[in-house]
Amino acid sequence: MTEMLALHQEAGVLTLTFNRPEVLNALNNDIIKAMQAALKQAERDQAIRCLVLTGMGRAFSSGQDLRSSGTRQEPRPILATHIGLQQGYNQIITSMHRLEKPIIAKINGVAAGIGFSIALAADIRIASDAAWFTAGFSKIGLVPDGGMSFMLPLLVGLGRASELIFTSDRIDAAEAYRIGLVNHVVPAAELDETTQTLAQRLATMPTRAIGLAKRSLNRTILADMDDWLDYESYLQDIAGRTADHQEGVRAFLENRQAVFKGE
Ligand code: T3D
Repeated sequence: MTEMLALHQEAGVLTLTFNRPEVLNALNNDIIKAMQAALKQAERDQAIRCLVLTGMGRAFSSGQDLRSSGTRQEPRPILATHIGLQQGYNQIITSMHRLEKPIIAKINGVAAGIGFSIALAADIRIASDAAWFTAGFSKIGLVPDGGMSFMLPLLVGLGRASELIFTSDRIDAAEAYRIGLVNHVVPAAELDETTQTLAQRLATMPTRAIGLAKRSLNRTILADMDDWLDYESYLQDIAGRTADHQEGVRAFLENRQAVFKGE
């Protein structure tokens, strides 16, 4: 497996694997483009009847790659973040919600930042007992994006979502299950089999009916999501130009605690 996003199609199930384990599957432009293309392929190809998203190694995804973009440590041009999100992650999240085929997030390890948001955009989440979650954005002076500020309260309630987003505290798989964030938690050794069994079962069901049911279940989400993603991107543009964001990224890259000044 050499691609940064590996595709494997078998028995009606397309599995997409984030494949940069050395950086905990941090997402870069190549992966974003590959994922957009894979989602288009999933929409067009009638032989694909279920999608599985997962990560290679000990992470699902650590979110946006904070090393690949040096400009992050300097003030960014106005609207650069907004446009970047609109052309990148927002299209992925929208395609996931609009795809009239079931999507399972197979969460093998840590899910952070936009990696967490992508897991939230799946229809069903199955976590290994080694998985854990951190919103992560506040640790680098950002706001949630990729629809997290919509989906997290929907799943776990506003109070819990607010705390998880403000603090970026780590929660393990058992806690994620307890608060309704994931559908199932299974021992790490059983994650592949449990997910594959459900995915193959879904892939042999009446795909049109499942797709229409998804459309119905996601009706509110679909009605609001475009506006929501646009608004999150606008807020991220503001947060992305703060001194605290630059300090947060610098601190992460220097492996030290960030010193935020509220600016
Ligand atoms: O501006 C915009 O474009 C808006 C879009 C925003 C989207 C976002 O996703 S923002 C959020 C970005 N993600 C993060 O802030 C999370 C950063 N990572 C972490 O906080 C931690 O790595 C984790 C909590 C995910 C895991 O911690 P831990 O202790 O298990 O692992 P680690 O030692 O921190 O990481 C292992 C390696 O992966 C390490 O590299 P090294 O030292 O072994 O060479 C680390 O630097 C690298 N890594 C982890 N996450 C990222 C990363 N490298 C680049 N980008 C990352 N996101």
